[in-house]
Amino acid sequence: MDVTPKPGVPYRGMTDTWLKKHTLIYTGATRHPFILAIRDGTVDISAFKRWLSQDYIFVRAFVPFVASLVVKAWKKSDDSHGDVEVILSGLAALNDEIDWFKKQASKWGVDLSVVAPQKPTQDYCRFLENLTSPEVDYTVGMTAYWAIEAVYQESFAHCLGEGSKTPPELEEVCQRWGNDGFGNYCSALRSIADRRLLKATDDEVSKAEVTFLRVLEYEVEFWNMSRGIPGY
Ligand code: HMH
Repeated sequence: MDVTPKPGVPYRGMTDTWLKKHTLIYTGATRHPFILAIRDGTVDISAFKRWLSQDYIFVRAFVPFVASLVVKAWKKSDDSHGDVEVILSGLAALNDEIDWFKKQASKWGVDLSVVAPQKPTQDYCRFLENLTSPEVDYTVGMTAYWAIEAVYQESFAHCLGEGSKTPPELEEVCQRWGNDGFGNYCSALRSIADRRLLKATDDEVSKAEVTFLRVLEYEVEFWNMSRGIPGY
């Protein structure tokens, strides 16, 4: 694909190119039937509880991954852009998020201490753990971080958008990721990824693209599991 900047045409970055190229799978992850069911008010409460308890496991595994990005950002001698602060604020938000999950679990009568990870959760957590390795390039890691957050932001924002019939008791959940502040945070992550991708080697760019696609696949599997597709 020709991504050579053209005079007069603003360069929107590699992530823009990928979102256009992989629209179908991106839409599959952000407009999944599980999300559409929340939005139209037909979501099965047992599916919602399954999502809640599995996502708690995911978020716990997300912490070391984000922490590894703090380390990688810090090691880059060119950190004049404040990447460390951006990522660190994400890590701080995860601290609140873990408390938030505990509160939600008690509200919904879910006992988090007995929840076992299902296969898609295990697979996704292992993927995160692999990305935590020092061998994985900062650019690739940041691409994954942006994609992971962006899927939740777009999905839950859709549940709050015009014409949505999201049940009032789920609004707070959708607000957690669907709010504009989180949207801005995702834009900040995206800018970091785009800035890095601009300077990356072809090999790093293709690794980052594959990682982006894998995130989308894991997200779809996670929604499938939450929805309770037979076999999970
Ligand atoms: C599965 N993807 C999954 N869980 C989350 N909490 C996020 C993304 C966003 O943090």
